[in-house]
Amino acid sequence: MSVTEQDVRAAAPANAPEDVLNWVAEIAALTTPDAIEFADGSQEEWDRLTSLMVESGVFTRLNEEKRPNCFLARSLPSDVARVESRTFICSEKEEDAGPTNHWADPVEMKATLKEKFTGAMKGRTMYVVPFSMGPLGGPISQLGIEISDSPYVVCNMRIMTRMGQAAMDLIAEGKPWVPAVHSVGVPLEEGQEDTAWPCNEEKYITHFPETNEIWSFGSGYGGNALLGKKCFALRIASTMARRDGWMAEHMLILRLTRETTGQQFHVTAAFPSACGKTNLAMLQPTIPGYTVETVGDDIAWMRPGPDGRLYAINPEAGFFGVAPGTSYDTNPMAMETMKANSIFTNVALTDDGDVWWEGIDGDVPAHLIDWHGNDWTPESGEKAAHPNSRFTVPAAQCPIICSDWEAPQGVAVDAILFGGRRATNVPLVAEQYEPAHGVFIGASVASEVTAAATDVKAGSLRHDPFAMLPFCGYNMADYWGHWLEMQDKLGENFPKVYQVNWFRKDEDGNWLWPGYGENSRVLDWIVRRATGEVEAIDGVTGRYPKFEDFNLDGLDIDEAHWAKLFAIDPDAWSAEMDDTEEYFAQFGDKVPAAIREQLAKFRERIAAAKA
Ligand code: OXD
Ligand code: MN
Repeated sequence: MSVTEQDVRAAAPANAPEDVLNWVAEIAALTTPDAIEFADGSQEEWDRLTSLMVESGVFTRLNEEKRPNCFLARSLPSDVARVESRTFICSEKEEDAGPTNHWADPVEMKATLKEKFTGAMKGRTMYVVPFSMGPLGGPISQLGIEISDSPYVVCNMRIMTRMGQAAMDLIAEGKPWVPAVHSVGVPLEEGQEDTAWPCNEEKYITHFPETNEIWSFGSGYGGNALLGKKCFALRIASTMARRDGWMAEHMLILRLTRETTGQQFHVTAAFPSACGKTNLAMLQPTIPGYTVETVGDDIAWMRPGPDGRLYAINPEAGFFGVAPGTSYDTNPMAMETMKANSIFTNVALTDDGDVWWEGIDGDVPAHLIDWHGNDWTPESGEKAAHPNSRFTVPAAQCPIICSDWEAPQGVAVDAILFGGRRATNVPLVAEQYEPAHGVFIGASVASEVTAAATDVKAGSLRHDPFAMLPFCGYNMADYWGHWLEMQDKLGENFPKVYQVNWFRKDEDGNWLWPGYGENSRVLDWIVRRATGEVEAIDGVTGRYPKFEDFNLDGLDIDEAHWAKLFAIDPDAWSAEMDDTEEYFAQFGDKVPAAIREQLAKFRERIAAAKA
């Protein structure tokens, strides 16, 4: 017997409003689950669902002494990352999705989804998950309800969002909420056994920006299934933000405090997926004089505050970070954060019930169970953890979480960084010439592709404007226009933009910059620019530090090495601008005049460098 409207009403908390009940009943009638539960976010619920998943084989409980209350899940090899080719923006007009999104007609997509979701939850429990993105009740926060047939999703949402009764209480007060429907797309016939990672070969990750709806079918993984994250907090939120005069960005947020004066600076930074945002967010400065605190590692929602400055909140409550490469060496704070109450997905399992991945501290174990669930030895020749394997951890457990990370009004942003993985061309740091140049810097971000999406060739260079390519819910060129408008509105108060690149290599393929904690030196220069303590030198891509101003104490970087970090090959940059111009051309007339002007100015600077 599938769930009836009466069952919905019986399962719902007493204060669930009529519009919620009607919507849930409608989805239940469509998807015909066997049972329904409203998630309350309690510890009892977490304990029950995690135990249920241990029994059903979805979760492996990790060693209670080493990683209390931690679990490992292994997905199917066909469901290990976001699927950009199956991600759709269903705006009424195709041009509003723009050439960088996959567009689908909303009416046609609704018809397809109706067919896909019909009976999709048969044999499963439907979970109704109310959640808040951002501190509960905060002026920048937003509410949503995810319906999902995956207990794995419910437990991840409990870490990644403020999930449960407290969010429902706000919805019951009449606050607006975003409906999000998710199914793994594997109905179970009577007596049919479930598998440890149900998912459908056919996937649809769909967004309806005009009605603020999200429908996701066929995947149980990360950004495809935890709908508060990429689907809501970036794709839908970016369209809301444009309508309402704020910004939803793929950015970390950190606080830098100068120990001598107590002055605080807040920096946000956009990098394409899996380019070290979590590492930068939790940076341990190698130079004296600064304390870093983490506000967020992936998404920033920013709004003008009463004083005319730009204020940012982290809409998430957890970190969904890439595991490989994370160690006490590269990111000790992340390692400390994941000591308990965490979910690991597609990492390897040690013989003593702990987790392991490539790049973690210590010797490579002689034996592991790899992410496929098979025996693994160093001779296996395969990676034991999937390159996009993840940890889901509560942000509050981060030892350097900022005391204001849940401040409802957010933190005032002083500087915005754009970066990518660039082995060549892009200098260590460059400051914008003027606000529109800052937007040009964001618009021309390109990066070597990582493993965060399944369907993009890793290693190739791709344009990823503002690191938002897979996440902008509307036409990318209109988004640049929105940035220019926000800059106009805030004037002098709009934070200065910097382009950074930690990944430059020399002609022999050696890294030119040590990265990680040493990136504090770049932040130090940016702070000293903000306070007016240092000057910058005009260059082709922007304004650079003077060698003598930049803190290189204790690093083996002489002037010749420094020159390589900032070397500009005018021919290479000419070629890069040709490529950028070609990239912009796909947006036609929508490219703002100010951005075309910046391209022309860039070419003039190249010409001057050649002369
Ligand atoms: C992420 C991503 O998972 O950007 O954060 O892909
Ligand atoms: Mn991300």
